[in-house]
Amino acid sequence: MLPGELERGVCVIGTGFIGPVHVEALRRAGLFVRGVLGSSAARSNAAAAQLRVPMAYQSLEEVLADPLVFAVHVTTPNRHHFSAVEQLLAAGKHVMCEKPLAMNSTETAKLVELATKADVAAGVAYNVRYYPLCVEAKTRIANGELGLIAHLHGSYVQDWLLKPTDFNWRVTAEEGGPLRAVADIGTHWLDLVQYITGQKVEAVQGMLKTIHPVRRRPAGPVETFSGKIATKTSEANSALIDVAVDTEDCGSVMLKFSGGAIGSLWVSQATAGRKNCIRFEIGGTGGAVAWNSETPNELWLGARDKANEVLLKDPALLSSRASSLCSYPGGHNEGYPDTFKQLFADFYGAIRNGTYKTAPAFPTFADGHWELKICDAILKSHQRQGWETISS
Ligand code: SOE
Repeated sequence: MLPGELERGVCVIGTGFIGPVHVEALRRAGLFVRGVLGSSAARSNAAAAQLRVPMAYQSLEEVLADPLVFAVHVTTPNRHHFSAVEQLLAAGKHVMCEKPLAMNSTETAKLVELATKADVAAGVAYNVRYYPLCVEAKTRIANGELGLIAHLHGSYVQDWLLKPTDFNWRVTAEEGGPLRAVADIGTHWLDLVQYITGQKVEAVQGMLKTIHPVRRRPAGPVETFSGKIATKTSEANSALIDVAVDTEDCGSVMLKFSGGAIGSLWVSQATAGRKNCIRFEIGGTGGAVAWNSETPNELWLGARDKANEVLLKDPALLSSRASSLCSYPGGHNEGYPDTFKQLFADFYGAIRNGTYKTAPAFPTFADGHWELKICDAILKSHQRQGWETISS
């Protein structure tokens, strides 16, 4: 008998890059992680041993049938999201699914319908909302400190897919969906700025580019952000296989928002030196605000009639909601892993309080579905080189 083998808890499906991030954050949020399920028995066993969880599930069926699993996190490749979530909802499990919620808005519409019918919590891991200073920006805009929000721009850029020998399941539409950079990281930015401004995207005009129409992949599976592909030896090169790429490496999206603001998003997974950089700058009639995930504990506040300010994350200086997302005092930085801890604290707090249907503070399946509607519109606007509107 392993410690915890009879304890009620959470299962994490997916043992690549983000699955262990979820396991760690769940534990820091006070949840018991009962088990993991990988893409094979060997991966389940290895991950369970490495993460010190009692259950190494051998199949989704085993997870579904375990009465001691009350919630499941889905961190598999995108193409598996719909099938897994559909079955988990039917089994009455609470579900936290990684983004994008599914491969397209048809799938996400169905998941919203199923989640609405099921009496469970259903969330999407748009963790960037949980940086305290992003919430502070939201609060100050809601309080009118920036006046009427008129324009905003920003970017989400990385470099882990810069080289033609950088490979990941995301680069083919069959595995990851028809949009890659936009759906994978662009939706983080789109969810974030709509959350901060309170304005929904109404229309888009996208322009997408595939830098490497062919990538060279190794024979076996490749983990996100791995970058461990040996391409320095002829032997390594001979082990590489050419793969046709039908998704975008980068793109630009012009945006119209419901409150009258306009804006633009730049997204790229091929910007050398930008490892995981999210930026926004929001302009109102009374001020401006800017934030950069490379310095997440700083918020820039722009002013016309006085000196600009840089607010350092200090719960004593923040609004109540932003302060509630701080675990440490000023000068003790909070970052990427902390956002997952705070997201899961919200999610499981709502489960504990029974408010996951009436007042969910976490990103819901409806939010995830909305992001896929925007993605579908961006793809269509790129294909026909014209504006596409998005109906609520
Ligand atoms: C890869 O682009 C990735 O892991 C995304 O899938 C995550 O959502 C993002 O947080 C980091 O980069």
